[in-house]
Amino acid sequence: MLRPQESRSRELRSLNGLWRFALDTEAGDRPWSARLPGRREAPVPASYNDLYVDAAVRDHVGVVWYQREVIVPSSWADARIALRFDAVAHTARVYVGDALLTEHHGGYTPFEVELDGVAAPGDTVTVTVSVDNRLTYETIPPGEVSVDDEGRASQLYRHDFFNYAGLHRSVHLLATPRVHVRDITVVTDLDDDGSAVVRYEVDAPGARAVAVALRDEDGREVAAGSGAAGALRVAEPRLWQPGAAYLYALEVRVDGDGGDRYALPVGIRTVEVRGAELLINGAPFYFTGFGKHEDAPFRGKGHDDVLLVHDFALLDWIGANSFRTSHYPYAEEVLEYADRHGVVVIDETAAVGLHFNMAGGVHGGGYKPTFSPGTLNDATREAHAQGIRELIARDKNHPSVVLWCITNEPASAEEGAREYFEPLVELTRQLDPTRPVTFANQGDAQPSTDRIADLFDVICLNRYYGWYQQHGDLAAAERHLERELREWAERYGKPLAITEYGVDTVAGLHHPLGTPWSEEYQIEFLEMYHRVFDRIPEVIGEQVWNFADFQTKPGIVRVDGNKKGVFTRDRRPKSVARVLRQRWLGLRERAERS
Ligand code: BDP
Repeated sequence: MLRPQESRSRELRSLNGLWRFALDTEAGDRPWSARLPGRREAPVPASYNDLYVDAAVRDHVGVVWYQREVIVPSSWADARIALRFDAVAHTARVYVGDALLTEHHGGYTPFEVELDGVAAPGDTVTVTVSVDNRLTYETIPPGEVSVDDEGRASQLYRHDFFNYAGLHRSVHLLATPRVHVRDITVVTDLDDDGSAVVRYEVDAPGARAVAVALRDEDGREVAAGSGAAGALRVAEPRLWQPGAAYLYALEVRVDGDGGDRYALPVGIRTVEVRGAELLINGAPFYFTGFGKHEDAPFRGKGHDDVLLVHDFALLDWIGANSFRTSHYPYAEEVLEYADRHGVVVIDETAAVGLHFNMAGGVHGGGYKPTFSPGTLNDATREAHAQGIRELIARDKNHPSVVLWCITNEPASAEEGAREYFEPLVELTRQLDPTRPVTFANQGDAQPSTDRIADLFDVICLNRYYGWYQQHGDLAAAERHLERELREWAERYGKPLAITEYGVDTVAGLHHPLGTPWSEEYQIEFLEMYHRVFDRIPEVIGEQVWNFADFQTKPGIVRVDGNKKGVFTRDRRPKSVARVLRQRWLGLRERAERS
């Protein structure tokens, strides 16, 4: 699915800003048919939870309503006019006037709805959106809603981050020609003679003719072709490299109905797993960086360009070359920025919390089978499959994305795991045969008990020896970690990436003996992990949990959120940041020299 853009044939109007807002309990029947009651307004993009000083909003379970007027420009005659929502968490229903136009499930991927028949150029229409934050066994991520004797709903979910909700990303009104470029797929390859092939496919129903031109960053045409699919040869390509991005533009022109133009950024690069290595452009790549979150004070998960630019500045400062979009697809702005700045991305679906019995079920309730008709079942898997389809449809053309991560910490040692995941791995490979596939394994599933690791190309491991186990005893933790990593390496012979390792650390808390929660412990913990990684050749990367402190759900035992950040929630570095910086800048320098 293409990201909307302006071109000589396309127009775009932002619908960001303040919308009217009401909880379902306040909105009455058929809220779309009248002005929402009350005076509350909610900014878009943002989560609604932390805006007001009101626990009823913050902890609301169920539907809320957003509403505003939209003017359709009279100059848009004959165009195809649509509304585009970049992300609504988690289920959206969009009404224009009295008409329910669409429903979308999944809080982190975009959707469009055409306004044919409900709004014409020159009209002013009321757009009302219902936003449902409930997580069930039919949603990804999954959860359970229960209602108590007084009729109060409560939401259980098995991931620790707060279930923020709302219109989290931009909303646009857009116009394209009726015959337009609906989708483009680009795959790049390198030949032995040093030239590159850019294969493209354009989906433009009804087009009389399709022409493409590939331009370099100076706007010079380096290759051209015609037809809805083809291969362009670039004799002396500038490659997209980690840390040294280079982007061509594939300009697509279609004829018919006035014609349409779309320009897609293209990075020429290859990704491949060979033996226990992941190769980018044929060279082994070692990941340094973080698992992140889209999370900030007041905004919750609302996208914010200020935070985007600042976070990437911090990634660069600390010497990180990559991050994982834990635990859901991030805003498209983030991926485009990564493309332009040469940052490597492990792109993850929203399938988190698919483990009912972790650490004896601390995330909710006693023992329950994770995979069963009454828990995660065929309906869950279909929602998961749809999440994978929408992720790949959205992100397939980003050179920064080198690995699809289809789930975080599922119960991969439990009965039913293989039956649940095997079709999803197949689906991912079928949708994108060019990128390796992974999942982030949780420590309950060890090399000998995990039921799915062999299905994947890279084994990502989230490990907490020295925190959740051997708490405070780094010597014992070191032995456990090394023993386990060696076992994975021997048994599978695949690349191992450590996609989580970290400890809760209170910024400013110091202790001469480096006890847990102190800044000293965070340093000693990471240094220990790094010693182990450096001894095991199959380890192809380290991503610390987490980039920054983040907000967690009510009821979990955390002091004002998860404090495993290397930066605080307002992006101040803890002492460990300088330790990481020294290591990663050193690794970066070594990589540049080789
Ligand atoms: C892992 C999860 C991550 C948590 C982290 C933690 O993947 O989302 O935040 O542990 O407990 O289980 O800090």
